[in-house]
Amino acid sequence: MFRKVLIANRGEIALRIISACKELGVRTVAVYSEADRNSLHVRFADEAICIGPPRSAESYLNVPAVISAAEIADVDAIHPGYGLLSENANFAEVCRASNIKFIGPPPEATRLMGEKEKARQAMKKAKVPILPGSDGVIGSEGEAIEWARTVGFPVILKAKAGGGGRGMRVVRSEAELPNLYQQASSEAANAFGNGELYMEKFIERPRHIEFQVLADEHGNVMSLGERECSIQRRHQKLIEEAPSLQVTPKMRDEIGRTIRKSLENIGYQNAGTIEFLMDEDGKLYFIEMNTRIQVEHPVTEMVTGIDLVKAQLRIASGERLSSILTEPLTIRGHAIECRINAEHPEKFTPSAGRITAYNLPGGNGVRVDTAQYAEGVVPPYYDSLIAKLICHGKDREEAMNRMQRALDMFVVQGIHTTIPLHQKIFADEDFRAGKFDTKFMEHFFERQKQS
Ligand code: MV4
Repeated sequence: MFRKVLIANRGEIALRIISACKELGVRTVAVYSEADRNSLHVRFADEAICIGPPRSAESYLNVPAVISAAEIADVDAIHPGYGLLSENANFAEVCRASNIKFIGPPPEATRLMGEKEKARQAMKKAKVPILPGSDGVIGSEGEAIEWARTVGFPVILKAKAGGGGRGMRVVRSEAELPNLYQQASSEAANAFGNGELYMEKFIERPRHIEFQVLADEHGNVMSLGERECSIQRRHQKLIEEAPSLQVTPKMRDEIGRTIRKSLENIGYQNAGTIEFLMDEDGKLYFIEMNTRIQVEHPVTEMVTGIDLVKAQLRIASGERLSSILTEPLTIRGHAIECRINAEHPEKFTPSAGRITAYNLPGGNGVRVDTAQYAEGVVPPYYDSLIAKLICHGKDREEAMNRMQRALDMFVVQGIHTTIPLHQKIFADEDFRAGKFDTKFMEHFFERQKQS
């Protein structure tokens, strides 16, 4: 195991990683921006180094500053958390060149999965189901029309370098294709510096279901089951749960087996998430892979009993999956996570400022991952996530009831949060019945306006 690890992140995930290191007897080094001087990740790490001004580009995303801190503190490894530098293959390469272990997949795997169309073809080769679409990127408008005729309308144009919904256009007829092709391409060029597009059959009302995987550095891969993440707004997830009501044990086994083979072929290492869309017939199709630990990893931890961040550290220090996962995988009960953001609940605008009162719920089956505290300040420079409230129960009903009482006991004063929104969602009949897809929040807000 490592002697000392630098955590190249902030907020709740930095604390989550510090916790895992402490449990493994690993020393920790925090890095922080001038805006995060009084943060808990600074307080609970063994050492802390200021790496620059508040803006992320000048601190948490500043590769020379992070690497310098790692060298000064003499760490063996860096954990990037999620966001920030976590899916930056160049950063992983700089770590490698500096003899510092990057706790994550090799840069080659990150690069492959970052090129969405290459990832799609790699999965297709390994017999993971993908949607009908173009073979590779589309060379021209004319080629786009040819593919659309083959696939059949509606289709969706997506950016090869994309993610997060940017550079995407739904095309419903041949007449509107040229315009939408140009729009998607220039949006992608602006956002990602690459305007190349590919095409897929468009699913009108998909569910978003993702599979958690762990892979060691000896060629072994394991699937840890799925998470249901359809409750989102503007590509920001609000609620995640495990397992999915829509996934049968047979589907879980089949998908698990194929993604395991495909990741073994690719030479994937460490934690990762494979995203699928589920169509109206309950069929799953690969869309993309995230090569990092994700925000919603706790729901998988709660139902499997596996500490995913400790597993990441043990894998990166060379341990085999067989020594980390010593018992056969079982899915126990049901877990749900609510993302608590510092936002106005209806307008979804950031709500930075000082927290004047903070009471965390607890008790049976309740977990809160947060780096906030009473009198703490939410700076305006970063992601607005301030806490994750995770409830586990023997079944979905118990987990939901537990969530409702925990939301009632979660007090945040001084700033606005998404707690009132979650209280309304957990009172919604359709949500409680598991009747939802990725369009749920749009319809939910429409219903709220009417009543
Ligand atoms: C799709 C789709 C429908 N059909 N692809 C949005 C973000 C990007 N990661 C993939 N996205 C979608 N891809 C096909 N072929 C609908 C979406 C989509 C979506 C996906 C997951 C969760 C929320 C979403 C919200 C809107 C659109």
